[in-house]
Amino acid sequence: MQFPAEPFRIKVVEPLKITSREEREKLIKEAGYNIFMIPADSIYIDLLTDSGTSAMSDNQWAGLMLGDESYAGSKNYYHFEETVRHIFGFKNVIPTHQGRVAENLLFSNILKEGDVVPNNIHFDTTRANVEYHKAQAIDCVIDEGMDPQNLHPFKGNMDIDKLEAAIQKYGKDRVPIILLTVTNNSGGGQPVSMQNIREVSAVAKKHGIPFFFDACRFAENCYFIKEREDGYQDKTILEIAQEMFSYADGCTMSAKKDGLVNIGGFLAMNDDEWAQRITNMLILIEGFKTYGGLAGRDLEAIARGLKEVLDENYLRFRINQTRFLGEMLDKEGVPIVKPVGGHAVYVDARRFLPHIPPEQFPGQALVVELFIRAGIRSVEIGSLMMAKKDPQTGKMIPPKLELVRLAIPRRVYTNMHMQYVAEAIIEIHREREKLKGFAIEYEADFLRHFTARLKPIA
Ligand code: P70
Repeated sequence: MQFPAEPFRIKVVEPLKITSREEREKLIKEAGYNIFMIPADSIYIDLLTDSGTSAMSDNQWAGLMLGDESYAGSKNYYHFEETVRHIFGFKNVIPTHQGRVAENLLFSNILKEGDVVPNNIHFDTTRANVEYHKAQAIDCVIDEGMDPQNLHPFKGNMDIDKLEAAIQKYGKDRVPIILLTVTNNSGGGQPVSMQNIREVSAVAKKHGIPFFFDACRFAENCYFIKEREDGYQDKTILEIAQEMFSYADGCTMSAKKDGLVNIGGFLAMNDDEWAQRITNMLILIEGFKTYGGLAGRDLEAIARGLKEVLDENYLRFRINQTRFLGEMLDKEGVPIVKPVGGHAVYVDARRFLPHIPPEQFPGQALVVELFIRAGIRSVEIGSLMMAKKDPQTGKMIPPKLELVRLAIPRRVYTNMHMQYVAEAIIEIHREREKLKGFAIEYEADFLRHFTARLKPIA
């Protein structure tokens, strides 16, 4: 068997509603052609995100019953703290209700106007949080990482020369932190190699700059290291994770991804002074330091999820389910980002719909068609989500890539669901000339993709 079958069986089922094409046409029109505005129970297969959409295990559900909802010192916090320390190795563990709060707390404490934060590629919430603090988010991923056809095994790697050049250009005093996102979501869910992690760490140490991971999908990154990097084949995922984090000073984490839970996150770091300042801020906005905006039962589910995600049989299935979907599309000539990443397949909308220019959002055209035709929800990661505005002319500067992401929730859909998704996209690909672009009717000042309203261009 080329791809491993599901290493779990189904104990509880959640029925899915099947809508008609007419119903879907009406729904998407009412939603202003914004897929975020569609009620989730009208979606057949929801590939909007792998974040907060995991199916929890029987072990995690059992853990919920052991929730200790004490305001201070819940036993679940101690279990959570011990688990995070064991895997990530950082001394201070600060719970938050999701990843972007961890980012916000960190940046509020260390960024000042004019600072610069390098990353392989900042995810949109990270970039928005950096920019909100009037600092500049800069992407230093290797050139191969921006080429959807390049088969480099670690396309999430940081370009060490670009990183050094940025530190030279702005001066190390304006670079209060170096980030590395594993896996690199905005570049296609691509992994970072251990070798590259060591190199980034060495640059950070040389300049005395703290180095943090954006660790959302750390276990998936570790699986790729085991699969692809010399010297790691006989190591466990836990050992790889421990080595990886040993090179850093801390991390932000959205447990909604590799924590295998529906809500939760944390900040972890070695520096006591930063941790103290951040904890004080946490108490102001999230809650006491032993719950950080979460219930005791949530902390228990995260502690259990973080252990389960290290299971190699689970990860083998996970990474290969994503690859299975990608390969079905690739075989039929649908342009995708290659190699296939960890949590999602990214369709290259620029090559899929060359007749729709970036200003007319080719990715969004595909997202809308996929919903109308098959009830599948995907998300645009292109000009709608990522374009910048030229401050002088007000004209849109499109990002390098126009992608549509098919993010796969963990342990939720079967390989047969993946086959359905592939067939729908292949069908659209055969009739792709019929698709038309979109124009924006309403947009917010930042993170506009969440609330924008669009209209089809006649
Ligand atoms: C996703 C979600 C969240 C995220 C991330 C990285 C690398 C931090 C965060 C923030 C967000 C999303 C995007 C489109 C549709 C729905 C949701 N990524 N760093 O799906 O974490 O969400 O917990 O605040 O990927 O990629 P949090």
